[in-house]
Amino acid sequence: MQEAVIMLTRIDHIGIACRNLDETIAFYQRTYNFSVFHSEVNEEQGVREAMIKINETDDGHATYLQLLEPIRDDSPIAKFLAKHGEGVHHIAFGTADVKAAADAIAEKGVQVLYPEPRRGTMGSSITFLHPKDCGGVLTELVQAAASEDTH
Ligand code: CMX
Ligand code: CO
Repeated sequence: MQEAVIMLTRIDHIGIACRNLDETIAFYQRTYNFSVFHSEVNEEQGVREAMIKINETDDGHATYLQLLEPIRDDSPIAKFLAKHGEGVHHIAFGTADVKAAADAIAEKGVQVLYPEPRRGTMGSSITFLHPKDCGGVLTELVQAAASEDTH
């Protein structure tokens, strides 16, 4: 049987855990002149977040920094901050088909945290791969919403 080709076509974002979103945005603004492209609250993920757009990518989307502040003590970001402090929390690869990519990766023995993708930033569909199966790197897969405006 021929192996499925998994198309991950960009770094969609790097997720950064912080305790204070406004102070972290201010750091990126004053240090690099970066500005916030989009912000939202994702209740299910337990975060307030801000996306800083870094560059557009060959596949018609973009690469971002995702700054994440917890809104609940039992959320993944709150747990991570308590254990590791502030810093890089995950990397996210972009794909045109998150479900197909996740299914193909699961076949390789990597634990997919959401077999059915959930709602991510800007209406995207997301899932995560367990860090214990990925060399200690929490890895997200992202399929951008059809209407994502990267301009
Ligand atoms: N990177 C690397 N390792 C991590 C990690 C991370 N971000 N988060 C947890 N771990 C490690 C822990 O250090 C721990 O390792 P040890 O067993 O060696 O101590 C192990 O994974 C278990 O960690 P835990 O603190 O007990 O946490 P849980 O098992 O309850 O949860 C995880 C871990 C990955 C399942 C959970 O964080 C999760 O479901 N993440 C996906 C959702 C998410 O992160 N949402 C926020 C971002 C939303 C977005 O990007 O839009
Ligand atoms: Co993310």
